[in-house]
Amino acid sequence: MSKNSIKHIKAYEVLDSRGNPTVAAEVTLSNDMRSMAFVPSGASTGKYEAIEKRDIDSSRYFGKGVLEAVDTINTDINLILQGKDPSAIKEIDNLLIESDGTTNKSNFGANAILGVSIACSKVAAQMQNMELYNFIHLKAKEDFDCNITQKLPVPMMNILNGGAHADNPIDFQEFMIQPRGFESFSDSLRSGVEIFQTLKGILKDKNLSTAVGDEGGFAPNLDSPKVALDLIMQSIEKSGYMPGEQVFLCLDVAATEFYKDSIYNMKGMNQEFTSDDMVSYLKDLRSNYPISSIEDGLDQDDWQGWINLTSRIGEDTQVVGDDLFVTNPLRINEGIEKKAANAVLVKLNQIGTLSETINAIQTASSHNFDSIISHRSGETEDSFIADFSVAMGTGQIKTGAPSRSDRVSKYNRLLLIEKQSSLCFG
Ligand code: 2PG
Ligand code: MG
Repeated sequence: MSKNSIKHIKAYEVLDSRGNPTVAAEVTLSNDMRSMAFVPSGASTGKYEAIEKRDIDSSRYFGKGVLEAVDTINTDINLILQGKDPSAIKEIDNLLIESDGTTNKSNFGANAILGVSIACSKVAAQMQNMELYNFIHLKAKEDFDCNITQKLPVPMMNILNGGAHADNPIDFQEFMIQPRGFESFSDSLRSGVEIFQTLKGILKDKNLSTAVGDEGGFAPNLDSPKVALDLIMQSIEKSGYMPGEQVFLCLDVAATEFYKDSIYNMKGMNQEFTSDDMVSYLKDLRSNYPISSIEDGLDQDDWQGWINLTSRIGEDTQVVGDDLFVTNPLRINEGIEKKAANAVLVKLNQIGTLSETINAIQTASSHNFDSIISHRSGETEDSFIADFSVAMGTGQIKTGAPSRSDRVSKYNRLLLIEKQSSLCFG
């Protein structure tokens, strides 16, 4: 066994930011170096995502335990990867995919596989005495032929939460700000923080709740997207920033969550939309607010709606597929062919390995689709996606409000990378 090979892999059941169990995987090398990765978990999950394995045992954590996934790592995966070189991420991931043997990772569970895949890259970076973002960047270029430049991403900060992430009646899931008109990551982040704090004051003045939702954004009792957007516009202006020049608005409609029998049922607004109505409504919002990006404006299977929306606003607006693409190169290719979006939301646990995620980004960029690296609504202290976004140079990261450590850990990591490197921003 060479001194840099995998000695053993050990997994643990830990908790995510919603207090639900999740997987932590630790890879130890023969020289006793070790690294750990924590796996995130979604609430508004797309039906084409890789399978997150949960124990069915309802006597623990309401059936949400992950002891089976943990056991799979400690037994099967440990045996498969012992003695392997952790820096050979393509081979490691291929072995995991082949041994699982299913197309949706339902055998081992995407949560088991991803934890190991990420922990291997972390320990490999450590072994080579490299920053994680440098290690992944090099690998992506050398082993995946990615033509990329490292950079610090512009944050998309979800400062007002609705949908499945909050208990308020707002149908849309995320109202984000994107501070694009700044010279550095830290200035961009600072403006976002100031707008977030200003929004808090405005909500307080209106006797609205300043309690936060799953991604750290406020979750006041509002009934329509327009009211939410107006409040955010006020916050940007009151903070002294220029909407549409320095700071843009972004939406994650998460429309799959309220689509049934070809109807978008907007309960908060008390309205029912056809696909065409939805496209017109989004186009109208786009015309009236400085919106730079709309994610999941339509259901994951409403391809025609996506095509219509992209043809109507795609010229000057980012149309982002999340549930639509589930970070899966096959679905991304379908979207590219159909011209059904122009950008991809990238979530590692939707597909289940680092290698396949890099392939998804590469598929997108080779057809001029942008990629946004994203957290899940159930997160942990693991800041891997901060390094990953810098490594892949995607230029955008979506990782919640500047509130709660599960979100802020990513922003803090990016602040440190900015200070410790000479990388450009945006
Ligand atoms: C989304 C994500 C992250 P979830 O829909 O984009 O914001 O939410 O992790 O619940 O799918
Ligand atoms: Mg989404």
